[in-house]
Amino acid sequence: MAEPRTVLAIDVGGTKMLAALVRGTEIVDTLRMPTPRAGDPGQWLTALFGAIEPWRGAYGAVGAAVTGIVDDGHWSALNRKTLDIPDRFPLTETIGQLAGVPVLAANDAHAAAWGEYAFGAGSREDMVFLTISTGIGGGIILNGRLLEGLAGHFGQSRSVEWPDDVLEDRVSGHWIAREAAPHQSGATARDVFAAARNAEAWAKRIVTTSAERTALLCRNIQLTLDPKRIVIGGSIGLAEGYLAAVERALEPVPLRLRPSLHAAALGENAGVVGIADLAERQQNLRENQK
Ligand code: BMX
Repeated sequence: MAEPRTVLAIDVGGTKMLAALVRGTEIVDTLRMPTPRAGDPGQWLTALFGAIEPWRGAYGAVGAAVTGIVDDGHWSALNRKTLDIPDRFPLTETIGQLAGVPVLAANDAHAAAWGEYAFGAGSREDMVFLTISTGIGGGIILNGRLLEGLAGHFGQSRSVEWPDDVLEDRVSGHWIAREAAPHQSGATARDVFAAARNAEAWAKRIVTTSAERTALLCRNIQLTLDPKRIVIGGSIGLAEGYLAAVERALEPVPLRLRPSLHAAALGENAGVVGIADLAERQQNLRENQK
């Protein structure tokens, strides 16, 4: 079998950007920076490529996993509170100009779902991946195929209870920080988890409420797709105590209906590992067609 090529994988989330040089599943080098809140995506990507300039020449393809929807190489937000991306930003074209090699782009949670399916907690079984992070993203893999387009965007689902909000605005990192404001000014989601570990009642209540809503989402996913596993990742999903709180909320559910939950095994690297593999596969396909 041919040696895997080195792929530059980038993961642009609502809070941080991660760049990695990936060979197969091996992460050779990484660089992390906060996702800027000012400027436009062209400026964010230029800043990222400036920081990884020393890697130039070390990679033969780029995989870009981004928060938001990628449609025909164009990038748009579904929820501008997660990241304010202008409509149909030319993502693959911009990265192609910065990198000078072929580019594949996909939604961040779709890429992470593929990473976990192929190399992590998915064990190559039918699975749903959920990232509970700045927003809530997801990916669905059935019969070895990653569903594309809007599939898995569970954070955008709505309920009659909050007709003006999407689910992620009542569960994810943004919501947790907003709920904490009256109790601890300027608290981040990370501070809320620290306070919950210190047995602060207000913080425990926020974490439990978020976990209960995630548990309800998992129940509904189970009844819709009946996956073998639901793999949970993201900075909130993997925060200490969160998955256990989701499991506790599922205890009353009859066993036959209860989802099988697993922590993402690749942690914050799921997106870069997944998109690197997808980019590598696409390059191999192109070369075989020549
Ligand atoms: C939002 C949406 C999804 C994304 C998810 C997790 C935007 C900008 N993003 O639901 O596409 O997968 O957040 O993103 O509309 P993260 O930034 O929290 O990792």
